[in-house]
Amino acid sequence: MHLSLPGQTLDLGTPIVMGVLNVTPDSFSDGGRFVEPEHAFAYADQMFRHGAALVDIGGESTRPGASPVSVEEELDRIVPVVKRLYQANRGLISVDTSKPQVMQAAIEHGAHLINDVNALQADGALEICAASDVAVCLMHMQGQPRTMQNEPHYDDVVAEVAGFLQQRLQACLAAGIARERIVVDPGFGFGKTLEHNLILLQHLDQICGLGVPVLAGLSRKSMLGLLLDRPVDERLAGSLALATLAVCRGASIIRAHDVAETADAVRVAAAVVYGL
Ligand code: 7PJ
Repeated sequence: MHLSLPGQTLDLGTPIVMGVLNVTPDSFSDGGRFVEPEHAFAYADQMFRHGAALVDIGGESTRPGASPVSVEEELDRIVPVVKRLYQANRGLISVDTSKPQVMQAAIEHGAHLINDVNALQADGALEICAASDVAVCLMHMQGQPRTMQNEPHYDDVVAEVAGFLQQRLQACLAAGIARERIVVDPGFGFGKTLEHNLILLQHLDQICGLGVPVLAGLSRKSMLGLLLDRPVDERLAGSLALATLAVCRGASIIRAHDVAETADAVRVAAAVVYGL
């Protein structure tokens, strides 16, 4: 499997790691650490050296209960970091945003992938991505971040998530985004109970059946808090177990905070699944 990005093709024959870079003052696991662009850059650079193929820059916290930020605020947080990373050319740049104006700015400043937890449903988002050659990640979410964990409900979580992703995939194709540019993601923890998350991971092969690369974001998530009764900074071992299982079930991109450790786990799991 391959992913087409501006100026290059990314080989996903073995899975890769996407490192998380939160440039928010309130992110649940590392809020406030990387608001300063030079700090953010240094951290991103370290993630590339530790084995990340992509760094995902987020300027709006999507943790349950987080409050929204303005377009201006999000641009102020993200653009300096994208510019700096593009200049340095150390690795691929992903921008985690749902706002069309932020997508536009990210694309102009050299982003390779737009990672949208809202699956490009905002007015204008599809058109902006279609007019460029960035890759896109379409994620499933039930509800909105502020309230999504209140009472998530599904009759058949795998069928509903797969159906939604299939429909967004079709919308992208219809808008002129080539299949080779599209990644899908079941959205672990986004309007899902622990049981929903476990069922989705058990049946991740059905999401892979959509025929495009699958991204899995499980790192440090609250499902680990519930399973292990551990705070967010004590979930590394659990995160590695989930990353390993996601690779076993066919995920191509593993989104993670602890890049060095996750890169090792992914390489070991991939050797078993895909051979040397
Ligand atoms: C995800 C994400 C995820 C994708 C976040 C966190 C919350 N983007 N952005 N998939 N999670 N595509 O890092 O725990 O799972 S923010």
